[in-house]
Amino acid sequence: MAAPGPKKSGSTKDLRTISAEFMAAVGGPGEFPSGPAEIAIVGRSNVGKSSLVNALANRHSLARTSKTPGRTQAIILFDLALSSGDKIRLCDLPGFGHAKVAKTMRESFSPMIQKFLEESKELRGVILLQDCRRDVDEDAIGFAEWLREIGRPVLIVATKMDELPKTKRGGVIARLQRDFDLEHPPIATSVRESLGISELLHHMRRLARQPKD
Ligand SMILES: Nc1nc2c(ncn2[C@@H]2O[C@H](COP(=O)(O)OP(=O)(O)OP(=O)(O)O)[C@@H](O)[C@H]2O)c(=O)[nH]1
Ligand SMILES: [Mg+2]
Repeated sequence: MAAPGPKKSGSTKDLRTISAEFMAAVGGPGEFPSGPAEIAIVGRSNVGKSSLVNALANRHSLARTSKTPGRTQAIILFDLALSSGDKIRLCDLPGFGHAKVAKTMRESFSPMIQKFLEESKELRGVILLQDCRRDVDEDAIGFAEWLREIGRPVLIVATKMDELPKTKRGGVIARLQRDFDLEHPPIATSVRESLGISELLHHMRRLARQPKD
């Protein structure tokens, strides 16, 4: 009898990353090596993106070590293998919010990033990070709306939840849900408390399994 393969339907609680590999830093969709379904991750500088990438990858310093100086506009690709057997390519987009001239979040992205978000054939969704202690700005709301308009599912993820007392967390999540006009509450995460990581992986897996359009 063949040995049992990886479990195909792990519960939200159990889902984890069993291996993660830095694949490449690329300049645009044309340079992507072929690979599994893509999920992009994006957020303002200091929102906790690298920390969350590491938590999703189940590694201490994957995101930081692959930071390529001078390639700040690169898309960093990490291929994850989940305990469910699914494979997901996490596409770490350059942080936005640095460009002082950009009037909107979208304008602060290079044309290359816009092109990737609009045209990538393998992209199944975008994770947009929001620091739970900060007010949501119009740019973030506009960016999420634009993603929906171009047919990209968006997962809003609140970071650094451990910074809030437990009694305040529900209210903050409800506010973010209202601000982003979401059907479901955003995903509450903290790398310090390992909060929401499995839940986020579960949502990523769900999106990655969506058929290509
Ligand atoms: N309390 C708390 N701090 C966090 C959490 N995640 C990240 N941080 C802190 O937030 C700061 C920024 O974290 P990074 O993961 O480097 O954020 P980033 O968005 O990648 O930042 P840049 O790449 O520099 O734009 C660091 O001091 C982290 O320790 C969290 O879940 N809880
Ligand atoms: Mg970072």
